Amino acid sequence: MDLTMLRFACLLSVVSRVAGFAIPPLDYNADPVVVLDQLQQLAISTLQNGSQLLLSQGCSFTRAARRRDWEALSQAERKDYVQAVQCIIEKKPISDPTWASAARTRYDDFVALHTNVTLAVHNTGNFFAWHRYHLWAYEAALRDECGYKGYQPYWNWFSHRDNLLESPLFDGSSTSMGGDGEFFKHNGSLIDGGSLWIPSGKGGGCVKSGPFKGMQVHIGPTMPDMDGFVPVGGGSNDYNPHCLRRDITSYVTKTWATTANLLNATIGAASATIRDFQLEIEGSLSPGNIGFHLMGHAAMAADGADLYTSPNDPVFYLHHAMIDRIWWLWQVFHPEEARKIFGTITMFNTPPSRNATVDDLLDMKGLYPDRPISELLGTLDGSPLCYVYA
Ligand SMILES: *[C@@H]1O[C@H](CO)[C@@H](O)[C@H](O)[C@H]1NC(C)=O
Ligand SMILES: *[C@@H]1O[C@H](CO)[C@@H](O)[C@H](O)[C@H]1NC(C)=O
Ligand SMILES: *[C@@H]1O[C@H](CO)[C@@H](O)[C@H](O)[C@H]1NC(C)=O
Ligand SMILES: *[C@@H]1O[C@H](CO)[C@@H](O)[C@H](O)[C@H]1NC(C)=O
Ligand SMILES: *[C@@H]1O[C@H](CO)[C@@H](O)[C@H](O)[C@H]1NC(C)=O
Ligand SMILES: [Cu+2]
Repeated sequence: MDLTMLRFACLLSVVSRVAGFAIPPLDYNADPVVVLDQLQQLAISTLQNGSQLLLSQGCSFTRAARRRDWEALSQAERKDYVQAVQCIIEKKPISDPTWASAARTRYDDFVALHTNVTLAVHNTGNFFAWHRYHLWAYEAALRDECGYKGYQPYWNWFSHRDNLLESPLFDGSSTSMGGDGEFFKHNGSLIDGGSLWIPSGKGGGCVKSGPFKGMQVHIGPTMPDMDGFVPVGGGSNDYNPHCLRRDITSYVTKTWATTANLLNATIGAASATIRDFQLEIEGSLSPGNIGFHLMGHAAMAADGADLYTSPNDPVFYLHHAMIDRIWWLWQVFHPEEARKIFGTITMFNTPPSRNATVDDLLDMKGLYPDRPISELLGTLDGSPLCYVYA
């Protein structure tokens, strides 16, 4: 048995032992923040119990990096993260202008990369893996190029879901990721391919407070869904300098960041297979649930909700860290499914295409090595990944 098989056999036995008694009762009325903590503890305990066998290419549960909740960081740690993001915004791009002509900063490289491959990495078999790699590369850039000593924090959508502007993430203080946009009169956003209308928040204009106040972005919008936010003409990578815009919309988290949706996706009816889990997160399994992926984007609105250029908003990375965390939790609880993928190689299988395979390469446009999906499936595999969520 090779090491990978051994590790999975081990996780499998731990989880099935767990399944009998340790999975928290499906209390759909409990506070989602509490339920998420229970799921987190269960995942950590599961990994710890198997940890003697979890040494892979220099990585083990004990050695792994800990990605933490923004709210759990100290004020100093939050400032360190903000400074690293500001540093990468100051640096020159290294992307090839043939596909990233609008990139003006090192930060833009990651926007342009996402923009270029958008139609191949959403509602496709590589959705989770590609975004995990993109996020990991961004975290590495903050650390290696900007001296950041911490790890990528995440946005816990369940906390302050009734009023996001009160959360340490969006409160507009010097230790936040910036506040709301200036008031901009508009009629909400048409999300989910234009099929669903959501009401406006109180912003919609340029970010008006905190570290990213007045931040300039250079690409997009390409496919904005906020009323009055006009797409740049021509190609998705046209140079279009504008201020970063937001309309923090708690309506979205109030409606969909629920205990029912959390339990359903991680251990409930929508979690049984990679197919069900992925459709639930990307929003097409349970009728009426837009899925956590679209939810986080729609809660930022404006730049952060653009299918192509959403990485313009630095909160994109905290949102995708939370998506990655939910996938990680699900992987720990479903070891038999953890290394499977679901979907084809074209968005919504349009035009029709073959199923993706774990040997397919993740396209990083030469900025990073193109790695097979299989190398991004285990956060404790050691090459390249070695992290857990805390
Ligand atoms: C981990 O092991 C401890 C001690 O044997 C046990 O109490 C706990 O239930 C186990 N947790 C899981 C998730 O298996
Ligand atoms: C992505 O980049 C390639 C060149 O590497 C270019 O041919 C293609 O048009 C770009 N696609 C988009 C959507 O920008
Ligand atoms: C806002 O947009 C929605 C969806 O297009 C529409 O149904 C509604 O009438 C609009 N409201 C106003 C005040 O224009
Ligand atoms: C859970 O997911 C299943 C499968 O999509 C769906 O039928 C059900 O309505 C969901 N339950 C809740 C409580 O959201
Ligand atoms: C593609 O995947 C789907 C679902 O995972 C499966 O039902 C189908 O048979 C696969 N198609 C091929 C050609 O393997
Ligand atoms: Cu994306």
